[in-house]
Amino acid sequence: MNEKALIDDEHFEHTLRSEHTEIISPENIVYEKPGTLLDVDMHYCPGCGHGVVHRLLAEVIDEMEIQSEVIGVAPVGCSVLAYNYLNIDMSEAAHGRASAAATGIKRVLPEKYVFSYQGDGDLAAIGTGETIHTCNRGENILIIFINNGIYGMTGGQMAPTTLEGMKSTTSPFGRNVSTMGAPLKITELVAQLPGTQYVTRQSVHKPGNVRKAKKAIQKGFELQKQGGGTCFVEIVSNCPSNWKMTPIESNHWLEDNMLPFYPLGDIKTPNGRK
Ligand SMILES: Cc1ncc(C[n+]2csc(CCOP(=O)(O)OP(=O)(O)O)c2C)c(N)n1
Ligand code: SF4
Ligand SMILES: [Mg+2]
Repeated sequence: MNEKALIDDEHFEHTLRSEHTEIISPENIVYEKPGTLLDVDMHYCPGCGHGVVHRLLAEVIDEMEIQSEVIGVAPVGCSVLAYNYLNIDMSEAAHGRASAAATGIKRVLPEKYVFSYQGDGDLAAIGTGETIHTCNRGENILIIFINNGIYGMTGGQMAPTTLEGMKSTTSPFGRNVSTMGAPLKITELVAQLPGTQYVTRQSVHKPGNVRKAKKAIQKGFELQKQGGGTCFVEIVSNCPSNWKMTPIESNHWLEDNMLPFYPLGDIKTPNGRK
């Protein structure tokens, strides 16, 4: 370290200690790491929505004080290691089977809050059957569905949710609907099923949206306590690495391209459609 940097560092330390000690006090803290979020580095790419949603989950669990009453099921996909980040009981499920595994856990331990956390490849491709039947049976679980329109973990292949014209490694010229089918709105689909009580689509690409997504997750847990069926919270997310964009570009792209096709808001609530 050069001499100037050393002096700057010492000055900074001195300033922190002597002049601003009074502002570092508990009543002034506006932002803290939730206790449920473990103090480890995450493997997610910079700007990825998975990390934001993990934090929201941890905040909700802390605020509801249900850390010892909640059980999560991690998927196969980029969030396969979710159990390394959340200080709660968690299980891993085979690709696509998270909602089936969560069903089993909830039936054995009905007093627990049970959720599955799944990507779009996991939930809407290999796990389509499990997703639809879990929702149709009205299992009292919360399904958190991270839709980034792509198979993130495996290097950016087309997912059922990939937009028309969107490029992926398996649709290098863009998704062609006539040969590859239309993007699947599985959230609208499960909203049709009698077993779902709350179905909503949110995003975490802007601070206001992050707050709404947090409320949706909280509502999903609260409604679970009352029974009444499956809660399904989709979060339209980004994959800067496989979309080949910077995090900021990916959030703009999400707003301009994902949201017109996947509009945000409640699709079904216990009090009726919105
Ligand atoms: C039975 C099985 N088939 C395929 C795979 C390979 N695989 C792992 S993750 C994944 C897709 C993950 O995509 P998504 O669920 O959208 O999650 P993301 O990484 O985008 O968050 C696939 C196909 C696997 N692990 N197991
Ligand atoms: S590959 Fe995509 S989904 Fe996976 S961690 Fe990176 S940005 Fe997130
Ligand atoms: Mg995905």
